[in-house]
Amino acid sequence: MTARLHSQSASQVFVALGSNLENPLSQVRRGVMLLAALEESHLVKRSSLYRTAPMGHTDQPDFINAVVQLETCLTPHHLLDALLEIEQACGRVRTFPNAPRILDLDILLFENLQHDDASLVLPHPRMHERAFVLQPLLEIAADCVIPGRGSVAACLAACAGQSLECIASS
Ligand code: PH2
Ligand code: MG
Ligand code: MG
Repeated sequence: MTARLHSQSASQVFVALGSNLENPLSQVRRGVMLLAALEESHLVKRSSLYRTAPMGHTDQPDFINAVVQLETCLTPHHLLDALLEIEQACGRVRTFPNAPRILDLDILLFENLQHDDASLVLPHPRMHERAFVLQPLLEIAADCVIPGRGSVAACLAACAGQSLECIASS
């Protein structure tokens, strides 16, 4: 089976990266490098790297987070498979939800698609309430709108109090 979306132009996609194990800064930089080498895809923009306080399960190390913009000819599910392969290649082991991880790669937005099945929900269902996603996204896509949620800028304004610090370029 081919991974191409036949006779369609490339899709604009935003992917979030996160790591809080085994030198998270290098893990996220490696993740960006592997995304830049993804089949049928092109890396358009990358955000800075941010140190962020853990959300959800809070008793774990701080994260390094970033967001990249890709242009891809992969379908959403082929892209998802490719991201899971990269996570595995980087040594990710899944234990419990929101557990510490070597590398997490999440599709945030795939064009303006709204989609919900057992393996993939678009837009990412929690992105609008997470400053660690919204701040780097705003940095590379100032006018971005989350279908069904509103502008990234407005969502971020509603996340006051979530701690994050821009620490380096990716
Ligand atoms: N990812 C989670 C849960 N909590 N917190 C921060 N700061 N950064 C993350 O990437 C993160 C999280 C689940 O994917
Ligand atoms: Mg995640
Ligand atoms: Mg994930």
